[in-house]
Amino acid sequence: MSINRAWMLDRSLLDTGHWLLERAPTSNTPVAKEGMMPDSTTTSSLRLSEVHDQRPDSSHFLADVLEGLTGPEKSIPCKYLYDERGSRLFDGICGLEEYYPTRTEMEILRRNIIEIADCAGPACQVVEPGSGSGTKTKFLLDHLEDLHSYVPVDISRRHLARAAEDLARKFRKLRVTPVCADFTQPFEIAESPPEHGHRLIFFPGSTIGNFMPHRAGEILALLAEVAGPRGALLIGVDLPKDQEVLERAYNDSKGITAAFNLNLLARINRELGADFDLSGFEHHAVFNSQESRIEMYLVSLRRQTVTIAEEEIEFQAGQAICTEWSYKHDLSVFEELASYAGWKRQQVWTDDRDWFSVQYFTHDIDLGGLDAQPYALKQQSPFRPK
Ligand code: AVI
Repeated sequence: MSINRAWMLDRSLLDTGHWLLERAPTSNTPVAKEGMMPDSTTTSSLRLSEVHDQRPDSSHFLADVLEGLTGPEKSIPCKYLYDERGSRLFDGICGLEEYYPTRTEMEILRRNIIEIADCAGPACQVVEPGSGSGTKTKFLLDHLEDLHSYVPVDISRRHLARAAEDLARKFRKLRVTPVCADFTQPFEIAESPPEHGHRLIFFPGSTIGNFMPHRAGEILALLAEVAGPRGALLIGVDLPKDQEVLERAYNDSKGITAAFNLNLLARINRELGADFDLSGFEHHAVFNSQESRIEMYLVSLRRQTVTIAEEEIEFQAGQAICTEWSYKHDLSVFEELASYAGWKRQQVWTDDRDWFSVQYFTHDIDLGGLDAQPYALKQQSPFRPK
């Protein structure tokens, strides 16, 4: 039975236990303590601007959850996996041996940084959707010539402020100008890149794979507009590979991915007053080779009813909530997808096993281009939904 069609699982397919929740996160999960600054020195000596708050709309949680759980195929948008605890658990996932994307992408950056910096050229204004204060960002910024400024963009004001300050402390001469916005919607950057430089969008981690292809195309088109004239994109894209390797990466033996997935239900209980019994659901991730994506589910272990905002939601035993898709795009498919968003691929770097890729794109679109369809995929794109 194909899970993506029926959205129900045979109980016998489930062999991961909910005990995993108690085991995660463990001491090897890097935990950022809330409210803690990187050190005690003041921020006045840093070249750090106030957060430019574009007030991203985050009020749809309840509506999205109810809509997703009351349809015939239950799902919840994956963006809700990332509350404070979810983000910490995701950091834990990135450190796992089985989760190859983080270390493989870092290895590609390390091996090819001279060529990457050459492509980028001098005086870049680096814009990072989904701000990272992590190793990859620091490593890239450290190697770019005559760096102009760094613009982290994140929907979570708290996370953004912390990440921006961390960066500003490490790069004392660098101007850091954080923007609080949802990068999947149009957003603005107040400061222009320098005349002799350009904007470089840095989008690592294969986050683009968490969007359906047509939506990924729209986001790439939006990022082309943000990049502006002579803009460039440096993006991490996970590649198709052996099913076993993929499924191991999303069903890790320490149970951190399971805890990350189940945390979504805990968040719904906490923030929306629901009564999910977490021991009644189990994490499951499978590779759908036809669609070339990992599909992550929470599977009901028994027949049960859950109440959310006075709405009663029935679950059959084996019925699954889809919580994430993670596409593994072939190099040529991704090139085509990006081309409908106006990007032209210049370079690709991969690891020895071709598990992951870092790709460099440029574009020549004037603002308002893309056949006068801002933020939309071109009409003729095969990735548009039917
Ligand atoms: C953020 N994103 C690219 C991760 C992925 O691999 O799709 C999220 C993730 N989900 C489970 N493990 C990691």
